[in-house]
Amino acid sequence: MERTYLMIKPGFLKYEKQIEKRINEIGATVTHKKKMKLDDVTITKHYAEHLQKPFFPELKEYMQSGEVLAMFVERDGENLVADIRKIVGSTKNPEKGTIRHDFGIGNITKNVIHASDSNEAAERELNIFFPELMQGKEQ
Ligand code: FUP
Repeated sequence: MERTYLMIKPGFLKYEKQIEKRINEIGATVTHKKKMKLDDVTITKHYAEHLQKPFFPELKEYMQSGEVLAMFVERDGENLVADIRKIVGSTKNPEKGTIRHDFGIGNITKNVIHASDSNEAAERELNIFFPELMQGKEQ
């Protein structure tokens, strides 16, 4: 079983059902989810690689502007991370038919959803958001 981390961003939780449907369409399942507001510690851990970027203050303010929906996603087989990134769409120019295009508002910061970009990132992020499920499960 492969696993990855997704997070619906503030303002887009109204698309939860439609987003989950797209996840299911590629054979993956949202096995756990939780709605939460991101505190400073969580934001800093999650976006550790972006702390020094010029866009970080804006990103942080936006990510704390409302609730997010953290999602633990699993699927049998291979390439879950890549297949999820495909249906999510690219950061800068998401194509028609992707989640970021179809539910988005054409804003690079308010881009609907986060998805881990590698298996290593998925493990790291699942440990941040679902530590209670990861005890002793680290790869
Ligand atoms: P992604 O992996 O597609 O979420 O994109 P990145 O890891 O490159 O960026 C992380 C987050 O920073 C994105 F969700 C959006 C935000 N971002 C900006 O707000 N401005 C930028 O210029 C680039 C990224």
